[in-house]
Amino acid sequence: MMTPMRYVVLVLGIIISLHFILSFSHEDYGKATSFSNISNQFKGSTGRPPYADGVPEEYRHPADVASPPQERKANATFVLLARNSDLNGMATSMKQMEDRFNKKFQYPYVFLNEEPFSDEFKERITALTDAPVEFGLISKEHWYQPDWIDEQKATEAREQMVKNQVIYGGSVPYRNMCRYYSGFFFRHPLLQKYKYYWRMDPDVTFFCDLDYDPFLLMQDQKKVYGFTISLYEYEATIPTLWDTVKEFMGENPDLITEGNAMGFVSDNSGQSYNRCHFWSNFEIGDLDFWRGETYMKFFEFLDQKGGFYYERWGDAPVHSIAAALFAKKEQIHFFNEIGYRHNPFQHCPQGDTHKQGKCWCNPKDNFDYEWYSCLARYDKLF
Ligand SMILES: Nc1nc2c(ncn2[C@@H]2O[C@H](COP(=O)(O)OP(=O)(O)OP(=O)(O)O)[C@@H](O)[C@H]2O)c(=O)[nH]1
Ligand SMILES: [Mg+2]
Repeated sequence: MMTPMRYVVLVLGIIISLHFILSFSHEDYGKATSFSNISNQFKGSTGRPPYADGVPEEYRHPADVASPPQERKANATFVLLARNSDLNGMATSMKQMEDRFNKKFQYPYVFLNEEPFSDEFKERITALTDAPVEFGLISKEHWYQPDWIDEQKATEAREQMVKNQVIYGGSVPYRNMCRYYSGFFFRHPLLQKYKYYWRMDPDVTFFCDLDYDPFLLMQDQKKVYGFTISLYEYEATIPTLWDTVKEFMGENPDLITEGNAMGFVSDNSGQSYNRCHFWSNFEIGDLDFWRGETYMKFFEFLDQKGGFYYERWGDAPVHSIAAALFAKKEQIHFFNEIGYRHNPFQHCPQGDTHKQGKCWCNPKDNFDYEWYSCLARYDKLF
């Protein structure tokens, strides 16, 4: 007969042995029960951002051609907003996209403009790819400054910004562009059939071969927004933006997603904006996220305040704040493998990632953890 005390010791002994056997034989079990992890779970974090483990092998197509022609494709397109005068810069960006990625993956392109594209523009652009290319006209209602904007107030604001040397501070077309990318591009008829998009600006550089399909990664992992560079916004362009966001949050607390990325945009749980934003000249995103009821309501709310014209609200802070509030933090993705430059900053992959992509950027020229970058804040979310 065993005494009750002996039972307890025996059972405890079995539990402890099992724990050690499992810790050594099952990595995940070990990770899940380590002390640092248990304490992290209390903070709601794992200590590792999702990109840290790299791209799963099954996504990669190392051969020159996605052979056999890519079995699986996402419903996705490139989006390029451009003037006819942007032709050379767009050709530069697009040729690199073709060489580094798209000649293998064959995603279509949609070019948008508030004026008709010239024949020269269309000919030179379509000559660069075998993939379908469409050219769309933007409706006047979606592009130009609305009638209800007080033009005198807007003019005064622009003049003041010119005096203060705010970049593009005096430009109305630039404001139209920011407002269009904030609230309208995803409603263009040519984009209705697509779910994912990749935005490209003129004169950008892609440094690395991309042997996997970022759209499929977005789709499979239910991501809504992807970036490569993040940084601080100029305060002078958004003096009242955060107050407006706070007003919206106050009126719509139910629209703020649990497990969001508020920590990326605010250091004090939303009291003030730290000015961090994802640099929107590169975006891989889910069009349905913008088209959804929540974002539409948010955009309308911002738009009726007039800040796109009375100030110079950028689509980058608007998209970033929305992604941070309305998506789960895991749904925002850092595309670490995509070496990218839009003057004057670049993301150059480091170490094995640099090698894997055969990147040609200088790894020492990398914005990731420079003082003006916000990537550390993104990392800290996890
Ligand atoms: N159709 C059209 N496209 C525009 C207009 N202004 C800007 N764009 C496009 O909108 C995108 C962003 O404009 P950019 O001039 O690159 O703005 P930015 O990246 O903030 O500034 P840069 O540092 O000069 O590149 C680019 O794709 C431009 O081609 C415009 O008035 N009409
Ligand atoms: Mg640009």
